[in-house]
Amino acid sequence: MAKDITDWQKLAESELRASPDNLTWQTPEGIDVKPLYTAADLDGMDHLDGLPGFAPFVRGPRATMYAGRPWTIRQYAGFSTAEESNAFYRRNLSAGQKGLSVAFDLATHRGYDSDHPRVEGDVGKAGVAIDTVEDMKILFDNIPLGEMSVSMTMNGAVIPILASFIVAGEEQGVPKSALSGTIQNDILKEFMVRNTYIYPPEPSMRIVADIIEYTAKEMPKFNSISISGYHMQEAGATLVQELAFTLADGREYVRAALAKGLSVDEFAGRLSFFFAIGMNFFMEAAKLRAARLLWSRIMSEFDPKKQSSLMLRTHCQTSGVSLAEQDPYNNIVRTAFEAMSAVLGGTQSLHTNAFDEAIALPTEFSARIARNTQLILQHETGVTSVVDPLAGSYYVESLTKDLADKAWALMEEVEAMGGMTKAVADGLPKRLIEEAATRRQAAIDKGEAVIVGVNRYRLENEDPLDILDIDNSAVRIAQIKRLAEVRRQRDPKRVAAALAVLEEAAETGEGNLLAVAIEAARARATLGEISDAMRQAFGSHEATSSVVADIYADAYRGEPEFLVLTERLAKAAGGLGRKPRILVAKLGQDGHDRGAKVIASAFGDLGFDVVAGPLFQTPGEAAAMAVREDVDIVGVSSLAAGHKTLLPQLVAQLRQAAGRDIVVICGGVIPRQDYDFLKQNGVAAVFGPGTNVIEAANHIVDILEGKRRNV
Ligand code: MLC
Ligand code: 5AD
Repeated sequence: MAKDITDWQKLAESELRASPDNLTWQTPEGIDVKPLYTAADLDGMDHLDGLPGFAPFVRGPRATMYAGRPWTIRQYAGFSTAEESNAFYRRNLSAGQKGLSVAFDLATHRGYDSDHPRVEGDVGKAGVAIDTVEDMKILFDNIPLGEMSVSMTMNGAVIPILASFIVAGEEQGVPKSALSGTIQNDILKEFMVRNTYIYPPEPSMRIVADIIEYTAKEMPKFNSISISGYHMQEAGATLVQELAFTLADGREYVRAALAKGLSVDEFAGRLSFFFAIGMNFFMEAAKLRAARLLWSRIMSEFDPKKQSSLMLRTHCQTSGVSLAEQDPYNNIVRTAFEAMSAVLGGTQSLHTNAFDEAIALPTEFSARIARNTQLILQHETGVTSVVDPLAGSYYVESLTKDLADKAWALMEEVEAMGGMTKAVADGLPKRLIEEAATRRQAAIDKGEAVIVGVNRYRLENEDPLDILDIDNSAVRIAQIKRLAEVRRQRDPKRVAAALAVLEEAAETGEGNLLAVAIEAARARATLGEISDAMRQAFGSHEATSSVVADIYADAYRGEPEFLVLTERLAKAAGGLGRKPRILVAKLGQDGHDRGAKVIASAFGDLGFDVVAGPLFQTPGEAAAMAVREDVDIVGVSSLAAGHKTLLPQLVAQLRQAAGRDIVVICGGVIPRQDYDFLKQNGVAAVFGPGTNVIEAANHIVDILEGKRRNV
């Protein structure tokens, strides 16, 4: 029998013929994961004695957790028209889903009606199109809003959406006080990573606080905010960054609500959270435990009287970015592990991603498998019987503490900068996240981070999947027709008066914006009109885009394929008389810019001259920029399914504007079924998810060389 750890060390050394210290894995969080944890690792930890249901809630916010009531199976969904999404929701609810979660299209997110010229490629694509209360009523037709809890992921256009939801409830006969659910209403992370902001930070924070105030007073069953780390992890954040920035955002919102004159116990119990669950199984479970520990510590600063004010309750979603286009059934397995990890961490509500995530929105079939993953977890695995089953694990408790300590240290940095609004304005969180994303890409490209079916065990031939394809022009026509009908039937004087009151409230800072907007929604003012009334007073937010440098090169320097490529690029530069110049463009309302940022950063390191285009360009604006900047290549990153509308327009505009050949390539979430269409429409190459950056760059140099021979 082993006597102590030194006996183990000796035995391990003889097994390995090397020191077991060599087995320590340094995670992207900078945490050293040792090959063995023992009781000694628990020495001095002060979070071990707590019980579930009691602060600091490490072991869970409820005393009985899933033994008393399982987590809510809450699948995020929405596409096309309100009719189609409503039918989809009802089928899902009858098949075992427990709560609703609405995905809106990007036009709606950014405060545009479906007939706005800037959103031609976005209507109905990545979510459901909502223009007025009439759409909202159809969305929840035959779904009793007094019984069903509804989450709505909305941040930019949060005022018109929440107002329309309240009015839809009213007209269903459900008073607002009986509505239960959650509104995302988390603008800080939009400025950092998700990009569906409309107004500048300061008025945006007022909107958040007004909603917290209104729901605290009028809607006791409604969660006023879903403070989200999910999108940070999707954008590349490490788990420590996700934890720290999310909780720091939370602290900032509490301060904003207190500044409105609310007392902490009036609203704190209805703050909720949202985290991503990626593939690092034990660490993700530990992250949720650490999050509860830290939130309770943060909230104690505000001296609440109610225990519930110290409690972190959260929704989780399995990680989209961990899923692959290649060999896509592997994604079912990945999602199942992630879901198990979320549950072992004690989530209150969960979305499991569909296996076709990296290609398109879920089909009926992929949505069923995703839902059943949770139903199997709840009914077949026995995990619901015991509260916090990982407690006491030497490893998981150590991770809980390490994550908490590291996240706290990062939060202290944010505090030293004056809080999260200031840190966001300074760009620190965004920069750190982009650096982590670029490092991760280099690790994947080099094969250090293994992804089965992508950079290891890749299939020679892939069978195409059946995917959901939305006829965006049909949705747009249907929406425009309904909008026209609403405009025809409403009382224009009542609309104008309500909008004037809203604009006044925005202008003067007096009154509650949500309270005022409800009357506008009742009068059938559209989402675009309500957004514009506030835009008059607040202005719009224009982001400045910056790109991190030297991260990709530092990870790769000295590798043969890196050297070969940089030499090729140097030669191409010699031929052109300057570095090959590429515009990395984002078109339409698609704000998912992780891919664009990583490409811009890595390509810059490789020897391209990179022009990072702004978000939300129309094809015409991107073409004009390409000509103005005299680029050789336009690379479009598309993640919101607008490619079939927007890319042909870009190619046509470029031909007209440039009078010379500018190569157009694109990458992102693009189904293989669409490759031929794009190529026929002048796109020289399409790079799907999982493309190795070095290979993509080589491909582009091939094209450039071919082009030079042609000239
Ligand atoms: C729970 N309850 C219990 C219990 N467990 N009662 C007794 N015993 C137990 N063991 C009670 C709770 O107190 C509560 O009542 C009720 O049951 C519901 O439980 P809950 O835990 O509050 O669950 P839920 O209603 O599902 O709320 C979960 C939440 C909420 C608090 C995390 O904010 C939520 O649903 N969030 C979802 C957010 C979401 O879907 N986001 C999608 C983002 S997608 P009471 O009365 O106390 O309320 C996205 C992608 C993108 O963002 O970018 O587009
Ligand atoms: N339907 C279902 N899931 C969606 N997601 C985004 N939009 C939708 C939608 N309309 C999910 C994907 C994505 C994450 C941000 O949310 O999993 O990665």
